[in-house]
Amino acid sequence: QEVHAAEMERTFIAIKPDGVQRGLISEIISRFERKGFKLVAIKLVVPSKEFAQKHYDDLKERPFFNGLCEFLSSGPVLAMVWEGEGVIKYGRKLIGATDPQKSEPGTIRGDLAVVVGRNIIHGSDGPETAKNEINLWFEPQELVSYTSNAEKWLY
Ligand code: 3AN
Repeated sequence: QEVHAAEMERTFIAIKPDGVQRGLISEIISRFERKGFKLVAIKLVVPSKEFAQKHYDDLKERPFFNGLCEFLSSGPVLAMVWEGEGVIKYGRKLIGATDPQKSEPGTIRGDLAVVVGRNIIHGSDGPETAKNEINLWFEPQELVSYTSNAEKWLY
């Protein structure tokens, strides 16, 4: 049955500078695509350190906060919004545990990353953060609403 796009759950996913520079963009996007989630916004940006601090505001008391913000602003980040039923929670499942030493094989971090400070990808951890992060990284008009008619392109 059809679910109107405006009602569909959305999450913010970002490939961090290490993932971009290691050439993992297509690998990571393909995992979300093959699962069946829908890409509704994407852009490559180098965030300022101030912007990174806003993004990681909830971690500002942590000892690694400064290094984390330096790192996020050190190069291009691929910012995306993905849409689909359960995408926030399942996106986190695709990503794997924060510490790549603890993420299961088969997850993005489990397969592709080694240390927590360079864990290649970010994903919103709940509905509230998803909304805030999408608003922080994207203008409303950058989110594209469309109905997928895949069968139209198959012959
Ligand atoms: P997640 O990214 O899985 O939601 P958070 O929100 O706890 O995890 O942490 C955000 C980011 O902070 C992580 N992706 C990681 O890059 C960094 N981070 C978390 N814990 C540490 C740590 N102990 N040392 C260095 N960086 C950390």
